[in-house]
Amino acid sequence: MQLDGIRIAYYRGKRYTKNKGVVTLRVLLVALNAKYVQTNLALRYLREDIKNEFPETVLKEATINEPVSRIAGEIFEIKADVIGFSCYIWNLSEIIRIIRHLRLVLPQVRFVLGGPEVAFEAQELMMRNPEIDVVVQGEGERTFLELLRTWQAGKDPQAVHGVVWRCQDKVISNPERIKLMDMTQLPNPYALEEKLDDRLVYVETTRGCPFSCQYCLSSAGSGVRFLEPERFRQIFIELLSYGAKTIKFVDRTFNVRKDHAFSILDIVREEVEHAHNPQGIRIHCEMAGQLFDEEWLDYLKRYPQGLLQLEIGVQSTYRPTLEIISRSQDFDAWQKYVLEIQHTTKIPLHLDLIAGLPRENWDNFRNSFNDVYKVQPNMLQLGFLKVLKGSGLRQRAQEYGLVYQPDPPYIILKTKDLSHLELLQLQRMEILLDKYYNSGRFLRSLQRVISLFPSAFDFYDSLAQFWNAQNWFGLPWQGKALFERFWLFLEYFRKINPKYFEEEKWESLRDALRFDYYYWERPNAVPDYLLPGAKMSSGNIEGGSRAWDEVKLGSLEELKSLASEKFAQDSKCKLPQIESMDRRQWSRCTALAYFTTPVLEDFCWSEELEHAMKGNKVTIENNPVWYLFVYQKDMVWALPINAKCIIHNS
Ligand code: B12
Ligand code: SF4
Repeated sequence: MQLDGIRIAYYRGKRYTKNKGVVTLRVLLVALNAKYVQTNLALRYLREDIKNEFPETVLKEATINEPVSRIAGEIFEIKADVIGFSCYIWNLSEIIRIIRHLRLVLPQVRFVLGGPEVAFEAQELMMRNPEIDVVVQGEGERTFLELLRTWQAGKDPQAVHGVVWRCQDKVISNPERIKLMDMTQLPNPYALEEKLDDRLVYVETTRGCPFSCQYCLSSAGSGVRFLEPERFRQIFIELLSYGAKTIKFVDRTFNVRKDHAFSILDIVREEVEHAHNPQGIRIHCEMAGQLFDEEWLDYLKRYPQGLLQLEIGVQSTYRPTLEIISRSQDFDAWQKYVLEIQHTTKIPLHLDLIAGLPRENWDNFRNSFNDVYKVQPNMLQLGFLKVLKGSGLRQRAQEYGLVYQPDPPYIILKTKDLSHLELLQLQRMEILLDKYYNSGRFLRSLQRVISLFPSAFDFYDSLAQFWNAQNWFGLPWQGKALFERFWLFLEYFRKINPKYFEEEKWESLRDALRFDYYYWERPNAVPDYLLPGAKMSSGNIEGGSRAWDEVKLGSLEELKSLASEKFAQDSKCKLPQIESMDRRQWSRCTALAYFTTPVLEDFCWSEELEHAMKGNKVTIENNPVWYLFVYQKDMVWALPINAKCIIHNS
């Protein structure tokens, strides 16, 4: 639990909270984040908005994984008069449990709920939970301040727009607040100094979205409002001075207006350049693919490498589905920009898909998946439809046969077009997609094995069936164990499809997996199943760690200079200090391995470049080939070394 820096004053057990001589309400704002690294932006706005009039406002952040009773105890000890909770799909159940617990020991306190998860169906929520005093609907800044002023004046909130409140036994819904906040009038949410170096920090430069996707809450609002870029600069400078490294723009469609987006990105670039410690700063934006054009491409090509990361929602490529969900986009038309961004910039790309949308059956989803997979984004996020309160799809759920969990997060269970069984299978495939594709650890082996299947989707389908039959789901497999499970699947697949696996193909698969194994981290030993096949290992040359022994006998200096030469060929590489490594450093930072097949048809110099530089082919002259792996912090190089050279050198 974190408690921010505002003074809580006690005098011999009694509280005194004064503002210009008047005792003001003490306000506690509570956020339950999904994970520790996350932060709550909404409450930082609210705190700054009210703190002039209610100076003893305190912000507490916890996570949904902490015990509810402990959080409740800590809240109790703050002795607040008003406690506001920020409610999202991931935390409402826990918040209700906390309030039910606290109501028994804090009968006088006012509990206020705000946030997207209570913005709709608030009256029903209050009827079901008599412990809640008020729900604030929609944007909170102005409404919450007015509510507090009303209570401070000892009145009921009948004149406050945008609240649902309890008046004795009745729940009253006041008129909604029509006029939305002008963004330039919003306070700086990060005005109070805090330590943010290990947190995920959210910033906002627009509110609203021009689109109206029917599964999304942003479709419920209208129009887009913009923060003045220079105002953003002040906030951003402050964030950097608090050590923030990972900063996510919560703007629904960051590229909604090109000039605004360029100004904000320019400011980010300029301020990061001046930052005290610019290393590792990364910003993340969600953009609409259909708004890209040549000017954007040009801009992104010139943007500093490593600073920006992009997320683009595809969701589906099936037209009838896109029509129903009001997402007028043509993936075929704009994927060229995505491919271009991948090939010509170092910007990591995340593409999103949603399973369980109306009209999309197994085959249609298979196509959507394969369309997106072909682009080879750095991350393919396969999400499942959440039928959100307040969304268009929730209102039309019956029409499309959408059956979803009755409790948050309202995940789709079945539709007219996808059965529950199919959705369960897609969930399993998503787990494996994450472990194998999104981890980036199995790039070469996946490429090889998928080529044996009709499509990527079919591969993940088979893999998930195999895992399920082995009862492997539910166990926390990681690292080496994932390699082993991959191999077991390959062996099984070979058994049932021997025609695909003549010896050469099999060795090439093994090589690819072994290459991925080396690429992942420096192995002390390579498991037996990854060593080159019996035929090869009985010959003169052996693979795996044994190869290293052979070369160690030769001239290390020669190998070093060979490696340096290789590095020097690529001007984009920041060279590791190969030449000056002593024998210990060298053996800690390098590994040498032998491959019997051309492992890398498209070779890239570094892991970081791996995805982005797909087009940057390096021809490997001689096969079989030795690779020298050089391991540096966050970076692994694989240098093809001509086998003849090595044998000669040793
Ligand atoms: C950051 C974020 C996350 C983070 C979570 C951060 C955290 N703190 O834990 C992560 C990435 C984990 C996440 C995940 C998900 N998210 Co999300 N996420 C957001 C995002 C982009 C920003 C939220 C934000 O800070 N907004 C800016 C603030 C200022 O706006 P606000 O939150 O609306 O707050 C205002 C009012 O609501 C109100 N208010 C808020 N709290 C309070 C409290 C009080 C007392 C008062 C008076 C007022 C008030 O006042 C605020 C200021 O005006 C929003 C989209 C968006 N741009 O808002 C989606 C959003 C919140 N996410 C959403 C969803 C659906 C998800 C996922 C389920 C998506 C998925 N994977 O399928 C997951 C669930 C995670 C889980 N573990 O289950 C939905 C939420 C629907 C809901 N009913 O809660 C949103 C709205 C996206 C959408 N367009 O539909 N998300
Ligand atoms: S999904 Fe994205 S583009 Fe569509 S309405 Fe929501 S925020 Fe806007």
